[in-house]
Amino acid sequence: MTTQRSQAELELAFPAGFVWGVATASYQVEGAFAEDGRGISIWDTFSRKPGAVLGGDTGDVAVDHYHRFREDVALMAELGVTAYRFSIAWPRVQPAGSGPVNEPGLDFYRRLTDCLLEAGIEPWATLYHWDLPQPLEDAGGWPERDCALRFADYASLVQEGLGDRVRRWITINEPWCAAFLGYASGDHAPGRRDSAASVRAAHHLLLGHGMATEALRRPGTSIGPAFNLYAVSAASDAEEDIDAARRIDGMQNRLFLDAALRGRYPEDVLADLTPYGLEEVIRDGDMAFIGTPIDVLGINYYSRHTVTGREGAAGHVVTSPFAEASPWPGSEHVSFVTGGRPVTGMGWEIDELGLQEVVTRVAAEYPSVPLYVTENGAAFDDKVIANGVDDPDRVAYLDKHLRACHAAISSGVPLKGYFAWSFMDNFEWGWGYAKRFGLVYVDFLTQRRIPKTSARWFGNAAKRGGLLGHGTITAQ
Ligand code: IFM
Repeated sequence: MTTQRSQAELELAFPAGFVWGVATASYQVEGAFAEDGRGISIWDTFSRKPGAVLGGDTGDVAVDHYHRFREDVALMAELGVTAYRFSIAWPRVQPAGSGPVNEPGLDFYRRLTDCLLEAGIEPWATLYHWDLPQPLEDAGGWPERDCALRFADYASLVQEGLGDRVRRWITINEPWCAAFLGYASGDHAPGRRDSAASVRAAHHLLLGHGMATEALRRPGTSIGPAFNLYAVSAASDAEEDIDAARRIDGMQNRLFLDAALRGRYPEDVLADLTPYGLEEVIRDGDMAFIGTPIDVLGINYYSRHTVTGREGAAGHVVTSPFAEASPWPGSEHVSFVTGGRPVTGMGWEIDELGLQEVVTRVAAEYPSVPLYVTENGAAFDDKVIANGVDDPDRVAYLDKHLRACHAAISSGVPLKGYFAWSFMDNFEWGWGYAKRFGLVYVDFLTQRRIPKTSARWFGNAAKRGGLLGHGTITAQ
């Protein structure tokens, strides 16, 4: 049954040209970890450490996108999405993280992008979504300046190899996670717990972003980073809570936004990070690189943080199945408390107004740059029933967040597109395969793909270029 609606009933039309995309990342979906000369990444190593990933899961096979990408792209086209944001595995292209290109590895991305272009889907390539070549970690990883230089070389190789078919580039994905979950809390690869090293890593990730931007730049390209930004609220008007909100906003949002869009770190964050040596690691010319003009800013949004700085306040942040609290530098005395909203399967509070707040704030406080929501979505406990997967909670989540985007656009925010995370269920880092974010269900044993109700819902929104009346879920 197809429910026909006239254009007049299209309650919320998005601007023409709005990008309706879906996103994934290499280690989370590709598998084929030892094929065609791919090198070892820090996630291959980390996932093999006992206790690092729930259930001992690894990305060795993941959802086999490496071999099944044609089927996956065909499904994207059938659904109606207009763009696919994927990431390039650095160890496929440059197995040791330096040295010559591994052509068979690059060929995979040539095949993938050709297939996308033939299907009329715009490729958006992310250069770094956390799978650092292990040899670079062995040489010190992101806390070492050389890592940024190696990243710029890798960016040049990718531009040479794929620049004839990819115009949209995201340099680094969520440097906050790569730096602070990777090197401070140890919840992510490489699993180090060294706060000073994590601060150096944050600076070098940003430096790598700036250098890679310059290496990628060609006429007609659009380039930028993707930051995981949060709405942040103080738990009360108490001075300690307001200061806690300042610190978390500083570490989570302004550290990255000010650096990339203003070419400087915020004074208060520099002061918070003095004990960890941020200032000492900055060399002459670094901030000019980091602040190099960008064409787009990717915003990954999932939730709001409500924080307290009062001693003894009960609270925590869940970043891995094993962490009760994950302190990061500059915000050791901060606790995360509930804001009382319903949560997703990750325990993350659902707060679409937070997304509106974040994009509106970025548009108002930073130099004008086109914004894209490069990730937004939710994990829920999906079940296959009679060969289908009905996921009304995810549909409601997407609907609310897209309405928030529409409201922001209507008030003048230059928001140009939205990528649902994720196209399909995949390896959710420390949670292994226990959390499903996909619009498409994947049976991890057979690799069978089953579009969930949300996949059809999102595809229909993309085809119409907008949303129907509030809460409407149309049948196919
Ligand atoms: O799966 C991740 C993704 O790799 C980065 N952003 C958040 C997603 C959900 O946790």
